[in-house]
Amino acid sequence: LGRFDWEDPFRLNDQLSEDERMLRDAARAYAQDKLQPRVTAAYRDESTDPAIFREMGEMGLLGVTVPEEYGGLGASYVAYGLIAREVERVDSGYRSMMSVQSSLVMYPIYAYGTEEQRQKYLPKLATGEWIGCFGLTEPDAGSDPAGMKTVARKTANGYVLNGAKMWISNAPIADVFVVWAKSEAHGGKIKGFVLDKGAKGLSAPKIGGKLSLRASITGEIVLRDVEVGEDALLPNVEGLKGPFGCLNRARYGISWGVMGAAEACLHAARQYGLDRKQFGKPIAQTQLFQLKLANMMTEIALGTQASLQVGRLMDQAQAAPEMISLIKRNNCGKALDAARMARDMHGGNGISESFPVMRHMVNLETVNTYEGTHDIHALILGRAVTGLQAFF
Ligand code: TGC
Ligand code: FAD
Repeated sequence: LGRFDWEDPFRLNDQLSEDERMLRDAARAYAQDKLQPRVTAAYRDESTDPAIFREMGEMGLLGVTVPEEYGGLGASYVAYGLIAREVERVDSGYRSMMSVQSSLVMYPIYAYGTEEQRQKYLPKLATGEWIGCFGLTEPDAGSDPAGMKTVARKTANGYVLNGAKMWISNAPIADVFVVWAKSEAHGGKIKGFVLDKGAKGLSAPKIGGKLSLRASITGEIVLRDVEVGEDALLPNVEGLKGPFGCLNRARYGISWGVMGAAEACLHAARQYGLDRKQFGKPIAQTQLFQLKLANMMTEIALGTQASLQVGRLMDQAQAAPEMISLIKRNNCGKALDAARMARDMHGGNGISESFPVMRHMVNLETVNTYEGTHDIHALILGRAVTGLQAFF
């Protein structure tokens, strides 16, 4: 008979390669040693330390799937997922910073950019010297990005961009802006543009007062007659499949990341239940408490196993977007349930910043919403099951 380990019920560890384990362990060491000690204050003060990008860059955690010649590690999508899990074990905001840089900025420049664009941007994004952001969502176009109003008009030497993006991670501290706009010169089709900080007419004010994801800065992108050269255009993709190609990767990473947050909640609730006594015994010795721990452990075991399978398929270029919708949606929902449960299991202490559970819970509300809401992914899956689209 095999042994059972509540921290790794299906022996995920044994299913990884030596390289994947090494990268995971390095990410865990960095996250626990360098991120964990600063997260409580960062969250309380709603402050994002840009030095974190350089630290992550030094650790090789930015653009891990990008080839080495451009500063990446050329590692697998499974390795990328494992890193996301370790970073989000500390805070969803830190994972957000990393995944935007990797999947939403480096990936499109690598996949859709020219050789010049790759050479100019990727090495500096990989070291964290430059910070990137990804502008798709607009004030009036969130779940339905096809309704975007941002436009690019052709000029003699390039384009003029006008519009506004909303809820953009990293924007106020970004050096590089990947922005999606309807291009008149391409029949109104959506095209990607890479803009540099400091361009005339480009600003990125911070969105304050966030009650979630407070360690990760979020802003708008305002484009007022921003003139760019032809070299700002990402030439090799057109239409919504451009941004969605990036989102596939980021959503996949999120499916792993949220499992890290859920694990942090499980570990905290278990320890709290062993330490805390009521009615003359540890609360972990009550049936209701154990039921909650069993449910959390079960969902984490199933969720990580599913992400591993989709990651293996991504590494073989065999993953379908619907698979990614399934794990993004389910893992976010289950992680949110686990965090709410763990918050409850901490009693009054559960609302204190001295314990991580409420911070994870509130963060996961954002993660459940961004990169396609829980319900939008249900509709993507419903369309796959029925062949009927129910968006409009
Ligand atoms: P639809 O007709 O389904 O598709 C239009 C075109 O796009 C292609 N496509 C995909 N391609 C690759 N991967 C995917 N996952 C794709 N999904 C669609 C599709 O093949 C088609 O191509 P073509 O060549 O035939 O034109 O489009 P629709 O307008 O009906 O889409 C509806 C819906 C709901 C599926 C979609 O709009 C959606 O997913 N909405 C959610 C929006 C979203 O996820 N926004 C995320 C913003 S970025 C963000 O949140 C970053 S947070 C980062 C952080 O801090 O971590
Ligand atoms: P809406 O689309 O208005 O949705 C509101 C509600 O209506 C939701 O419950 C939704 O599920 C539901 N709904 C919508 N359409 C339907 C339908 N057809 N049927 C049934 N229900 C429907 N975006 C970026 O581009 N880049 C970023 O870096 C980025 N970072 C973010 C960081 C944070 C902290 C947050 C909160 C958001 C971020 N986003 C980013 C935006 C995010 O992707 C959007 O908020 C998300 O896609 C939802 O869009 P919305 O907010 O406009 O909500």
